[in-house]
Amino acid sequence: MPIVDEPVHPAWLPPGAWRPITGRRVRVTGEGLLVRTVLAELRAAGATLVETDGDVEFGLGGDPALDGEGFEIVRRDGRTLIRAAAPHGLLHSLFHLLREAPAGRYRPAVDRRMVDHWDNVDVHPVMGQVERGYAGGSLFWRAGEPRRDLPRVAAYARLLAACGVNAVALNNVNVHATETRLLTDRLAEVAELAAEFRRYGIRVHLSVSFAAPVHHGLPGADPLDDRVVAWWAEATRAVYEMIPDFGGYLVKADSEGQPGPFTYGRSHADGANLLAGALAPHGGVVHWRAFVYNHRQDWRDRSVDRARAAYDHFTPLDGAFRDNVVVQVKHGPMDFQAREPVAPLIAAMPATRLAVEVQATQEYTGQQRHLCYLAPMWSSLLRGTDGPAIAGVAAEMVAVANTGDDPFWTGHPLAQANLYAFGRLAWDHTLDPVTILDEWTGLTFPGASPALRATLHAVMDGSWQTYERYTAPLGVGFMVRPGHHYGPDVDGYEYTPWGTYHHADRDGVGVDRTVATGTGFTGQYPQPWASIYESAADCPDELALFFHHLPYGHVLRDGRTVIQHIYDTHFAGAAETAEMRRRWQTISDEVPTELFRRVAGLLNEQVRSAEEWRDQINAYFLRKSGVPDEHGRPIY
Ligand code: BDP
Repeated sequence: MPIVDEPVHPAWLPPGAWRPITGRRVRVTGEGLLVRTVLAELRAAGATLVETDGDVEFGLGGDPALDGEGFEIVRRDGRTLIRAAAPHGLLHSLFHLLREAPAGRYRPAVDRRMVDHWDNVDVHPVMGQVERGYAGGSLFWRAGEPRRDLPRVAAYARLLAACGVNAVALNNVNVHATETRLLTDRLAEVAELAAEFRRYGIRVHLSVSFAAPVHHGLPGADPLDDRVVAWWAEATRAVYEMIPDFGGYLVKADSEGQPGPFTYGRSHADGANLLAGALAPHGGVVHWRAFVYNHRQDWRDRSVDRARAAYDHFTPLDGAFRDNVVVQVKHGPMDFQAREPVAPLIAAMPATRLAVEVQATQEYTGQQRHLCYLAPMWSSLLRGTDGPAIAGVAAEMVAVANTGDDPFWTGHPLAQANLYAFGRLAWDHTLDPVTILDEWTGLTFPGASPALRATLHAVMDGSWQTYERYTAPLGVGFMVRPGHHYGPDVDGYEYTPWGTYHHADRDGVGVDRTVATGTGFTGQYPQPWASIYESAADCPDELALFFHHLPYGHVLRDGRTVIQHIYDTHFAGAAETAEMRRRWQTISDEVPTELFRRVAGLLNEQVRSAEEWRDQINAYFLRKSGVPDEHGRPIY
């Protein structure tokens, strides 16, 4: 099997990355599909496969406590011995070995680490082939037809497996008419993709429409109607007949126009349990998204708060879901902004299996034109730096995919690091983002020089905070151009029904979400966070305007006023992008030319866009507030 018969530019694991294996005597025991995958990888990496006394030995028979995916690495007398309890563990151990993982026991922090594609089968008139996709077209479909580029799908499955991902949802959560047929007469397309992913231990899931029975001739989709129950049971039986290891369904219901149980006066638990009932006999799960809110709200009514919605809808249902329902919650209460507090729902569903969803596709973080390494954000959410920790509460982790048929996989070549970091953090929540970047660098640019490593750290480690500095200030969010969400438009969503406001006036800015005088959202948090967020004096600066409407002269915890903080961060953020661009120019000899050029071009755009953000935000707030910059810098 060709390993890197790449129609594409290097992602992690080009041939040079196999140095720890190449030329070594390796013995593998065990059988089955995944063991065959391990053998094929080893052969292609230039290992010498032996029957006895390998320098490296992979085998089953490890401690059952390692579960399905764990493994143990023992180093003894110059040899490396790997034991797993199941073949999936052997596959993961192989990739850990390439990272030169030290001896020890390894087990993933959560059982399911999933990537959700928002790929459409047809080209959607507004959203295109991939909704919020910034890496070309879909790897799976083009203009209504299956692409059948199976070697590319296999290479993709391998990339995902190599960072620890073990589940993939193939199609968009917004399910249009054609996509409902993936579940029925177009199931063979799904089975074909599933066969490629299976070789790398990845199970395939499908987004389904709650109204699927209606698309297929039933008069309604009421979850308590026996005909609907029977329809789902039969459709699901047929899926498993063709794809025995099918993962399950992903559902966006009663959200942004998608159909759901509310139409029939039923709850989200009724809806999720219907599908869970159909999947249970086959061992499948339903991921039911908690992204439910009113996108037709009255912007004049300040008591309505979109941030409250998921908690208000779902906490009354805690304990009402079947065992094979996973409630999938976005990491923040709004919508994947560069800075949000953790969603309070995550800390409020003790009797429900939760998956936490992050957005690797950079819809609100620069759309893969801007360099924005997201691992520091995800790591701080997992650890609970500024709110309740996700680690230990989430049973599963999900990322919205940032990949497509772009030759670099991710549009911005360095955005590959986000996908890699997602997989690694989902596997081990305690990993440090700087260490993850080192791993990724070593695997992607084998033999990377100290200068290249230093430059990648210089341009990437702080890039999320740089992005935050030049975009919407102090956690207030949005301020993006409506529709496509790229570039600044301070009031773009201010007078719309979407619920994404900043409430700036001549005196101040921010959303009062306190219990005392605002929407009461802070009351959804457990202590001490409810009190910390409620108090303007205690609230972390970076969330100040998310929780409070503050006068421009309000002094933040860092000693600066709100208005001066806005000016300072916007000048600093834009200047940092220029420095990133300068640093990148210093390593032109260290990376492949095409990759160098692609990144250089994108950095030009990032500098331009950051200056545009800086100027629009600063000018807007100067005009609103009338307060000049204390350093007298030019504001237009
Ligand atoms: C929003 C996107 C929209 C998605 C939605 C979702 O703008 O395209 O459909 O999230 O997560 O951020 O369902």
